[in-house]
Amino acid sequence: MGIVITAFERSPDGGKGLARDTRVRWALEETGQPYDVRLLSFPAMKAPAHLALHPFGQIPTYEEGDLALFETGSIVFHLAERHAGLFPQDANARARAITWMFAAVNTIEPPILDLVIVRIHEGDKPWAAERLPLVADRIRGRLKQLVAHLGDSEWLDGDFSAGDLMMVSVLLRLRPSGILDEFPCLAAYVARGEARPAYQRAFAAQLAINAAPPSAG
Ligand code: GTB
Repeated sequence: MGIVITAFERSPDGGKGLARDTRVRWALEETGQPYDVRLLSFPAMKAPAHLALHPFGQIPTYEEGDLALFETGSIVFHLAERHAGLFPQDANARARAITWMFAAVNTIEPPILDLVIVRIHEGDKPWAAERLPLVADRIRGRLKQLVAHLGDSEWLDGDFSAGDLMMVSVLLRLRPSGILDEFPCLAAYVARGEARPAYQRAFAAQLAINAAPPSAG
């Protein structure tokens, strides 16, 4: 069996590439691995067959022979470790690339997810309007620090790596809020990631599913 990942049957973003299968598709494209996609409805994501692969009933998952993985950080790490293209050869540079992967999901992504939660899931609560600017400012604080590190560099640490793939993917989620554009250095960094041919292929593949007209019946 080749590589099979799961994705939303139809992403709520209508094909903007914000659902997390895009980062796995991107890593697969960067490392030149062919893959198939199994599309899941929301009920199917919560059914026992999928819960056996993903204990939290989410997408994406990754299957390859008798290996089944969930968590995008782990899936991208697995691909980077097994195939050329996402980790540097030098052991210390590789350790730093892994550090940036963790920084993306552990330091930058949490406040960005808080913003999604307060805007979408808690938007009708009486305290949402008060909480929103606090969360937005927490994100701005982190982004200022990231800008201080990135400076004029093209990527976070030397050549493009899995650390950049994860960081760009996380920052992309901010675009609808307008906060990313407040930081031209980071907006340009994200645009460099999106311009990579592997990202373009990944984006087009998810768009083909999510922008297609709903099938009849
Ligand atoms: N930490 C896990 C990982 O990185 O793999 C998180 C996985 C996750 O959050 N999966 C989401 C999911 O399955 C899809 S990506 N949600 C359904 C559920 O939990 O029941 C999150 C996402 C969803 C929709 C948009 N969007 O429409 O803009 C963007 C991102």
